[in-house]
Amino acid sequence: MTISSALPVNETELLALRERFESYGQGHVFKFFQELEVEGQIALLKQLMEVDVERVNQIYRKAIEGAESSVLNQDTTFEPLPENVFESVLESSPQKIREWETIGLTQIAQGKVAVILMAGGQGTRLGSSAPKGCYDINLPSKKTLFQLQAERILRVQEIARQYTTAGQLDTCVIPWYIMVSGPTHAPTLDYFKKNNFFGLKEENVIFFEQGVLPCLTMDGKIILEAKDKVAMAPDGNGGIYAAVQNKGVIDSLKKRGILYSHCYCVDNCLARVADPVFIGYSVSKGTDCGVKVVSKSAPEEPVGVVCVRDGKYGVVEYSEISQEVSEKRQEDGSLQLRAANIANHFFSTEFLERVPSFASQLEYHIAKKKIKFVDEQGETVTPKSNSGMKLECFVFDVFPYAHHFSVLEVDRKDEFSPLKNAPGTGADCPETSRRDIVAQHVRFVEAAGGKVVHDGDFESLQFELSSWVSYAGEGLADVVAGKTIHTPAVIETKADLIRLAI
Ligand code: UD2
Repeated sequence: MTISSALPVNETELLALRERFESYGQGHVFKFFQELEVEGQIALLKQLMEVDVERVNQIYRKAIEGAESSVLNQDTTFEPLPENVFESVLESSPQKIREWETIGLTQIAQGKVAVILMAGGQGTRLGSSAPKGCYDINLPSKKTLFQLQAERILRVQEIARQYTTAGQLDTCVIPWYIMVSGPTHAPTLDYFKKNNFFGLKEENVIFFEQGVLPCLTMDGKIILEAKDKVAMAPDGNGGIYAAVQNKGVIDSLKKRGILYSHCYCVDNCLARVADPVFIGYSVSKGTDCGVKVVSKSAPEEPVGVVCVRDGKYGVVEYSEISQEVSEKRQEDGSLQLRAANIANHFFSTEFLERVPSFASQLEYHIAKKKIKFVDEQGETVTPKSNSGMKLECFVFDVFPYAHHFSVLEVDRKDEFSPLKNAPGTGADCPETSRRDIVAQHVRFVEAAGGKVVHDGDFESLQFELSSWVSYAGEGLADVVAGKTIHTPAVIETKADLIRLAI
C-alpha cells in the first residue's frame, strides 16, 4: 500500500497501528481509510494515534460491569453519613461559622488556597453551544457566570487582605485553574482575554484541558462520526484528576505553595467561589477530600447523594440511583439519603497527588447519547434515539479513597441554583438562576436592616448587588440599616450603595 509522505506515520507504523486496532476488535475505524483524501487520512490518523485502544476496551468493560453490578445490585448497602464527618451551617452557631471563616481567610491570606473550576461540560441541555460560563442569565448587570465568579474571587482576596501579616499583601492571591475541554477551550480563553480576565491578573488564571475518550456503540465499538473522524467526547468531570497530573496543574500548585483547592462547577450561579467558611471548616477537620451538600428537595431531584455505600464514603448519582433507594425515608419522614451533592469540593494538594495511585480502580459511567455515526455507505447519520455512549469519570468517585473525608451542609437558597436547562423550562434554568441571585441580594440588604422596594417578582426585579460590595451579605449594615433602596438599582460599588440607600 503506497502512502503519502505527508502522513504522520510511515508504512510500517501505519501497518502496526492498523494491526493494533484490529487486535482489539476496533479495526473498523480504518474502513474508509483508503478512499480518503490525504487531509482526511492525516486527520483520522492524528486522532487514532491519541487513542489508547487497549484502555478504551478496558474502560468499556469496567463501565458495563459497573452498570450491572454497582447500584442495581440488591446487595449494595446505602447508609446516611455518620455524625463525625458531617456538620451543617444551618445548625452551627454564628460564632462557629466565624471561626471556620477566619481559618479560611487566614489560609487564603497566606496564599495557600487555589480554586479549580470544572468548565469542560458541553451544556447540551441548556441548548447553547457557547461555554456555560459565558451564559447571560439576564441579570440587570448582564454579567455572565464567569464574571460573577471572577468578582467573587477578587472580593474574597480583598477581605482576606486584613488577615495578611504586615507587608505580605502580595501573598493574598487565589489562583484560578479552569478546566476546559476541546469544545470549550478556545471560546473560554477568548472570552477571558476579551474581558481582560475581569480584573484578575492573567498569570493567576490558568486554563488546562481535560482528556477525551472515543464514543462507543452499545457493544463497545469506536464510533466514526465521519469517514475521517472518530466521535470524541470529554472524559467527564472526573477527568480532572488525570488532567491536573498531566497538564502541570499539580506542579503549579506546589510551586505556588498551595495546600488546598476549592473545586466547583461552572453552572451553579450561587457558587461561593473560594468560600472561606468551607475552606476553614475543611482545614479544621484535617480534610483531604471534602464536599458541600444541601438538603435534597425531593427523591427525584437530579443530584447525587453523598452517603456510605458498601461501607465507604461515596456518591450515588441521580442517573444511577434506584427509585426505591431514592425514596427511602427515616422514621421522622425525612429522606434517608438527603445529603445532595452540589458538585462543590475541597481537596488537599496531597490528596490530588495521591489520586494516580488508585486511579486505575476508579469506575467509569455510561452516558447514553444520540451520537452521529457513518453508515455502511459512509453517510453520516444523526440518530433519533440514544444510539451510542459517552464514557465519563465522575469527580466524586475518589471519595472512597479519602483518608479524612468531611461534609459541610449549606443553605440551598444561598448556595445552590444550578443552570442546567434551556430558558422556559421552569427548573434549573436561566430564569431560576436570575431569580435566586436577585432574591439573595434583597435578603442581604434586609438582613442588614435595610429595605428594597419590590413586588416579589425576582425573575424581573431590576435589583443587583455586585460581589464587589458584598460576597455573602457582609459590610452592608453601616450603609443600609434603616434605609430604603428603590428599584431599579444596580449596585456596582459602595458609592452606588450609599447614593441609592436613602
Ligand atoms: C452534577 C453532579 C450531580 C449534581 C449536579 C448538580 C457530577 C458527576 N454530578 O450533575 O451529582 O451535583 O451536578 O448541579 O458531578 N464537566 C466538566 N467536564 C466534563 C463534564 C462536566 O468539566 O467532561 C463540568 C461541567 O462543566 C459542570 C459540571 O462538571 O460544571 C457538572 O456537569 P454535568 O452536567 O456533567 O453534571 P450534572 O449536572 O449531570
